[in-house]
Amino acid sequence: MRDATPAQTKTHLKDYATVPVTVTHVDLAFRLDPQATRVRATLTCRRQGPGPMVLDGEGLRTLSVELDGMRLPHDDLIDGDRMTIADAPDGFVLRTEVEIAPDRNTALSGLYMSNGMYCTQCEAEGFRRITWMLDRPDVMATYDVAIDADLPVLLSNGDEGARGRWHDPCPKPTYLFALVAGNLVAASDRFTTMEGRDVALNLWVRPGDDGRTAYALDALKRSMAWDERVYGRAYDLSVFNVVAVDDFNMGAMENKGLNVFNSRYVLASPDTATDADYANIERIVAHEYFHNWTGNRITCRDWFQLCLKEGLTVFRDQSFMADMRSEAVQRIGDVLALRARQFREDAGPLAHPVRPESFIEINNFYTATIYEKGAELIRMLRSIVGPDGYDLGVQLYFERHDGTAATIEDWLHCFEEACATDLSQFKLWYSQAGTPTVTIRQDWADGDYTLTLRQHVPDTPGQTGKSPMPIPLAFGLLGADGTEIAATRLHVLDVPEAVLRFQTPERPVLSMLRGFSAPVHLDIDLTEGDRLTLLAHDTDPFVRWEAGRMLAKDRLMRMVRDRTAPGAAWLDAVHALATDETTDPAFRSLALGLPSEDDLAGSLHDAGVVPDPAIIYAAREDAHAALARRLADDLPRLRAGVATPGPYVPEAADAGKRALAATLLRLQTRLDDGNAARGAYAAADNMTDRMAAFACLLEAGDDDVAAAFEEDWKHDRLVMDKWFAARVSHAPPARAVDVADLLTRHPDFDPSNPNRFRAVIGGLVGGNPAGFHDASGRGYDFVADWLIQMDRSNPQTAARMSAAFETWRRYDADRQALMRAALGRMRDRATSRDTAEMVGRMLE
Ligand code: B3K
Ligand code: ZN
Repeated sequence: MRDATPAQTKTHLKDYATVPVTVTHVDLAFRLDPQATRVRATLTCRRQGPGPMVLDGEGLRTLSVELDGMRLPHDDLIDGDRMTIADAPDGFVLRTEVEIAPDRNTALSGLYMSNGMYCTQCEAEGFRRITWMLDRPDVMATYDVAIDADLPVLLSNGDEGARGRWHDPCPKPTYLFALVAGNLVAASDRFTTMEGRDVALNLWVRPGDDGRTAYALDALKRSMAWDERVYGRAYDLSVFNVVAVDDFNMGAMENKGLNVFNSRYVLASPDTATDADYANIERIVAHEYFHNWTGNRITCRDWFQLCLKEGLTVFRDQSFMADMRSEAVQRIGDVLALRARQFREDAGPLAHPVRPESFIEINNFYTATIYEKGAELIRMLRSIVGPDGYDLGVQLYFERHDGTAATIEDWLHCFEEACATDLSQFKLWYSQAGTPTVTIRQDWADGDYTLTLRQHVPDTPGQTGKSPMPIPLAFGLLGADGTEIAATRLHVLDVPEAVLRFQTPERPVLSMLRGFSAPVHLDIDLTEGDRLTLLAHDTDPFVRWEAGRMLAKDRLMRMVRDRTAPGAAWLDAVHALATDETTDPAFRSLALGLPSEDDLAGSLHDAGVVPDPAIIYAAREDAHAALARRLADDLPRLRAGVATPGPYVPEAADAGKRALAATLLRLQTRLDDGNAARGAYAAADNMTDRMAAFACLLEAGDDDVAAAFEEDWKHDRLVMDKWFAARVSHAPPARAVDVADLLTRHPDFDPSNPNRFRAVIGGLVGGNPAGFHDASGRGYDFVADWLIQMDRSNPQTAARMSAAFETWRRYDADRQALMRAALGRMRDRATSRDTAEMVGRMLE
């Protein structure tokens, strides 16, 4: 039965029009109360063209509306979520008073409560849940905010005057507004900008969490220094506040001068956070800080331009991380994430261009395509115009568009002008969805080496017959003995087919797509011998890793198809790399990692084989077991070689050693039933090592360890999120749904907390694919039931997680029918337009 039919109205890029009346200053007075918060908004308005002023408001109890001091009959002006002021004068003041109930706001959008603390999330369209306003990014205003509440800490954007009185001099759109009020304590530091501004840095946390702030504060200072050094951009207010909140729909939010973070991406101590947590904190702190220039000072004209701030800011955070840690390891990690999320998205019903042309619910477009592919576009642009050209273009962008709401065209024009180049073909990357395939065929005869390069951009929902795009291909050539005979060069493939010719006395080994220079699939005629040469010798770490990964993938695909054994050549090559103690441990750990189950399912599907998740799981198990046996004699020595004695330091070098140690321990566990892991668990003096051993023990079927871990950490919500997720991810697939179901009955399972919900439901979908895809369909039903329930309280989180079903077309007829049935149920029971749009697109 349909409970309600959420409105499915589309917004189109082509319909963009500026507002006839804009708002230049916003004065907000809050009287906070959980059930009845009063918000008085005084908007300074100015006409800039003909037409009525149409304000946005959602779920507000409107108490009064006044125009230049004259009371208006607000019931007559309001129609659902809109209020229309028909005959507004040229300049006027609009004052409204509304009442809202933050403690009933379970959507975590607008003003809501988390553990007694008031908090806001306005991007993309949450401000309208606080008060009437032109809730769109091209309306930029200065703000004065007064907060009245009986709470020790009252924060908003900008600089504080009297207590709870904030002034933000930088014009900003509504989505960057923030308010926080609660019982919080600050860890503080200072930073002096290159312009000589003394900035107070405060990281606000709940009392008790103050011992976990040092790393984020340090990452913030390093981000500020990096943006000055690399982009010449300094911070512009006298205070930078960051708040940690437990209930948050995403990672963090870049509100001007008042960043709000999901506490898992800001709080860390060696005892409670893993190396991966530290790296995420460093990256996300940097990302939100970098938004101050790329997003806040220059914002987006409309939400179709979202990649203008997100793609660029992701590219900036990736570059920062490459500088802070290992460039090679960072790049391989970026590519792994891109392929796992964005290539998957691009290959299914949710595929969309980096700049979409329409949407129903904008929150559904905070996707891997906008973020990660958006970042790849910036990276390609930089390689096409070169690093100096990139600097010129980006500086022109900052100068020309500072203080405005800009478009992709504005961005590209800066590069066309600064680099005297034509980017009209490059712009196709923004409008054509789908991952291109580049096919490479080699020919060598009598010293003539010919490379034939072809590109194909696949059809995607609503888009067929695409044009060739400029694809920057970085490549080099090796001799048969592995020495480099041609250093890296760049060819921009901008036609359907091109032929390159070289003179080489012997048939070379092609090292293609160095540094993963373009977000494409490569169909390349390398032999197993070529791949072994690249894995052993290439100068480009990405290609080296990729060669190993392709070998592993070929092997695993054969194991799945033909039920064969892993094969000695591959095992020998991995053995050689794993035991080469001169190679960076982080790289060795990555090279030992097998392609994920989901990656294999996608590749099998592309190769015309219907993937069976249970068989994929079994093949990976067999491959791991074979690797363990091949390395059996070396494991104890290799583990000892990457020990990190002394106190835990969250730095890349040690993290790389711990990552390799964890990979080796996992192999060891297959040989000794968990003996070594039990020792490692008992000896662990940090959460990275403890979680690594815990995962091994769960996989070895040691049930006692789960209870022991819980007993030790039940007081700590962030650590318990790991416990919930690990128990589901590392359960045997046949039991995974039962384990997840049991965990949803645990007294500490609170579905209203997105982190906890994602730990269990997301732990099944992402962490235990063979369990989720159980042939009975129980996994699909379990997830669909929870998403239907979640949709009623928190549509954004439910809609985002519904992408669990986006790959349904890959599978066999039975699984397809079961997944479609689950989606159909979600469509019929969806109460939000968020989830209705997502399942509708998946079923189209
Ligand atoms: N800009 C926010 C994301 C907002 C998501 C709204 N549904 C975080 C970020 O990208 O930095
Ligand atoms: Zn961002």
